[in-house]
Amino acid sequence: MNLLKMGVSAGWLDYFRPPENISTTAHLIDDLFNFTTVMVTFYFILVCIGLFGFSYLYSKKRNKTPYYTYGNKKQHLIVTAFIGAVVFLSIDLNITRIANNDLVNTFWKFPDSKTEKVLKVEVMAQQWMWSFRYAGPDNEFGTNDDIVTNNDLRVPVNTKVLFHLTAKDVIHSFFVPNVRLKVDTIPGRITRVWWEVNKPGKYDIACAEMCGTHHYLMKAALTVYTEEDFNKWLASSSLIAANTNDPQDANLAWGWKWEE
Ligand SMILES: [Cu+2]
Repeated sequence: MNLLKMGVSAGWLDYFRPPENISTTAHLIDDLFNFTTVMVTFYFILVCIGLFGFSYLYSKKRNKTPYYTYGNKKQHLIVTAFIGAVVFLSIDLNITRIANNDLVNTFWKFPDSKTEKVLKVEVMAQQWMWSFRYAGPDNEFGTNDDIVTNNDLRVPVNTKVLFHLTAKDVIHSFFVPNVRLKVDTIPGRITRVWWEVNKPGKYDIACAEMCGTHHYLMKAALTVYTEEDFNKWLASSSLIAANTNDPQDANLAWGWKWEE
């Protein structure tokens, strides 16, 4: 383990922080996470003040005669309902409101390849690996010039990437911590997700759905290239695909017609 090495470059607080944010939308998830943490901490402190404060105020020392109550008087019910409503309105309803806004205004606004530049990628999850498919020079999925990689996703920086995902066997979950993005891949169904990453580098992709004995090994690499490097990689991979893709190879035949 290189924990020591990491410890030198990173402060101990870094172990509590989420991984580096590399996308245009990750801050929305972080904001929601922080909001929830702050609100829950605030109410936790209030509850502690109440619990320990009343224990102190009504201790045996200060109250020689005990007072018995079932807490079922009208006044008690009103106070309880009021506190419950305040907690519900300030935490739950706000989380729902923020999450719904993020979904409608951002995560469900899928990029449209007719009006903007979009890289399309098909993803196939299976026990226990990830396969990625690019349409290749003919821009058609499921044809013999497709570029297919295993456990190796490469995308350009500052470009919207639209993923269509499915699974071969059981439910998996496509999880990219640096993008704060997680979407289930389901046999017989196509799920969609998009991102725009803004930092070249190497990152991790994991499976976030317990999918069998080797679930923990279901890891893929994400490489974010500059646009120039990506085009170079795409061109050389197209050449390799054209020369080596075997139409008889059943392992390559999982692609499907792309439908928006
Ligand atoms: Cu999995």
